[in-house]
Amino acid sequence: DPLSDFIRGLPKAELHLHIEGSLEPEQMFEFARRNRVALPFRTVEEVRAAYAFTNLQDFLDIYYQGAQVLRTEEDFRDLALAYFRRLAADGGVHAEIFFDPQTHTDRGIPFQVVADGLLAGMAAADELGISSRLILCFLRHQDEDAAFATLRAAEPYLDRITGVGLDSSEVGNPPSKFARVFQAARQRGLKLVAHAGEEGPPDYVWQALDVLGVDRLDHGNRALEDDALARRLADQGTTLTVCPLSNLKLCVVPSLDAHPLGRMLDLGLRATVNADDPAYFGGYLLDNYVRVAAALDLSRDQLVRLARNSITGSFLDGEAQAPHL
Ligand code: ES4
Ligand code: ZN
Repeated sequence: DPLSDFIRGLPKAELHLHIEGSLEPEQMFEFARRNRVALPFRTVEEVRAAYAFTNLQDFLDIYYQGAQVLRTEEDFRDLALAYFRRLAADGGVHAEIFFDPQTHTDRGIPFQVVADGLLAGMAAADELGISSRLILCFLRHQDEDAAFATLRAAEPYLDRITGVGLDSSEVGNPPSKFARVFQAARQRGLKLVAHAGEEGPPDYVWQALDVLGVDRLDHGNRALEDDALARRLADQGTTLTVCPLSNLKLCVVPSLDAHPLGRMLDLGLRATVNADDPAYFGGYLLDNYVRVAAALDLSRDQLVRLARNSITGSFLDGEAQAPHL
């Protein structure tokens, strides 16, 4: 198909991808079997049938349950490598992947097992010509102390971790709750990102900018409800990591033709397209581009702009970006 061939041919970076959200049902069964973890499902079809969500929390409950099959360094390496192979097939050249250490350390999996496994997958991806970076996310439904403990656990790895992010249940857990831990992360030279404006109000996007001082904003959909906020994002050139199929599956938008991505581009916002949790939301990077492009009738120029935004919005330095621009 010409649209999908055109998009596949554009060098693209994925900037919003939870590696635990790339766990396919088949892989969930494989890891469950080899680790002797019991699952509440008997077949892949049963798992997929459970992926009918009406909001973010519905999804998170099942996503944290799925992550329980991940136990060994090899699991994390295999998970990451399967994702990078898929990215390469989609014409991806670079990925900045989120991981949720608290989901694992809370059930007794050491931070080092998770980090060493993911870093091994990233080293293997390098051999495929895919560059990557790691972003540690704090779970915002947990408290500030838990986030600080996670930053301390990460201390020996901070030379291999590019930044910190903020994910999980947004409403009721504003960015301001993590002001001090983000300040500490900044002092350690880390880049800062945060999920904001997915389900949460425009005020949470203001806080991500003014209280946390993020370098990039994850989602940002609801920023469009506030004209001054949209102007601020456009004026300061903040990159937004937008996730069309995620928004559809979590009922953030009623349909893809109602997705705000086209309006974001018209407003001069630096939007990018990303998969978020592809195994749960029904599509990897290329599917997200193709489906939203078809629904919004995006032009070739707009698609080129989205792909370029993903490279320029990445945390690669100028020299590493150049071959993709
Ligand atoms: C997430 Cl879509 C989304 N939103 C917030 N937190 C998350 N963790 C994994 N996927
Ligand atoms: Zn996300």
